[in-house]
Amino acid sequence: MTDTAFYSTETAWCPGCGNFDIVQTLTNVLGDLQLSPNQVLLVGGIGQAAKLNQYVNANGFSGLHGRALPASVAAKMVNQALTVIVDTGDGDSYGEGGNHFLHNIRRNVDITHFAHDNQIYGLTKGQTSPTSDPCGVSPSGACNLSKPFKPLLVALAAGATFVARTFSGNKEHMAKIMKAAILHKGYALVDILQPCISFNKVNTFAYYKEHTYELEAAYDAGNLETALLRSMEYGPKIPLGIFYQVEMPTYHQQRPAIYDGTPMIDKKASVAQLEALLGQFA
Ligand SMILES: Cc1ncc(C[n+]2csc(CCOP(=O)(O)OP(=O)(O)O)c2C)c(N)n1
Ligand SMILES: [Mg+2]
Repeated sequence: MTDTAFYSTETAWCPGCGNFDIVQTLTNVLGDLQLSPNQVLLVGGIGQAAKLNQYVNANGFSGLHGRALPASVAAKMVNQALTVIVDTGDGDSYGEGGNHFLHNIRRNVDITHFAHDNQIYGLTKGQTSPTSDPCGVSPSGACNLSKPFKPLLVALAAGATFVARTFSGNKEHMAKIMKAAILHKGYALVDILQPCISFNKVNTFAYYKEHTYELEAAYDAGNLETALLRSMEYGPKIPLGIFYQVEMPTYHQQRPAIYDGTPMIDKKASVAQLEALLGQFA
């Protein structure tokens, strides 16, 4: 593990799980960004990935299954000074949380979403998730009779301002992408390919090592059409990197009357102002 201020405790994950690389890299990145634990809120829903906030020394919130995004957005609304990071699974993000995924992206709230994508429901022992490979491609185990969900393509279509993919087995790449995502002003999605060594015997470390490659150096992350095309590329070759990043007004920036730089929790309630307001309706 790591010795940054964020390191907290032993975990209940299976030895060898890709989540260990994610928590170690994340805690290092938070330290590198000179953040202290009281400035960071980590949010999850339900699942193995969603437990990450319980294993890091920072503010944490565990929501209901599929509800990590609304909880994190609510926290950012009332305290914009917090660095809010969602760490949760592919099922939690794209299945149970699918509707929240679509509509919170559209708001462009300044939060970071790390989706630990092991292509299965890990906590409940390996059922098919939205991102499981199609049946017929995977030789055994969970597979999709439905069309597999393409998180990057959907996020781009919904208007995400930062869309990326990395692989937990490539820590250098993951650290670079995590840093860029946290620093991005607005909603940032990073789909993290994360082997589940217990219940996904197909999408293993070796599998992702063989099938992933990095987007070329000349790739233009400012071009939505190219990003849409490249985000559809998911088969024998899986691209990693920042597919799309643009600066657009965040939710807070679009409401300067409310979000004027002072976090809402630090604003003092004025009884006189409230009485004057209510007086208008008397
Ligand atoms: C509303 C609801 N439906 C189903 C469940 C059961 N359940 C708990 S975790 C989970 C899947 C988690 O999968 P994922 O989000 O991919 O996380 P992982 O465990 O793979 O990291 C399910 C279906 C639940 N707790 N609540
Ligand atoms: Mg999962």
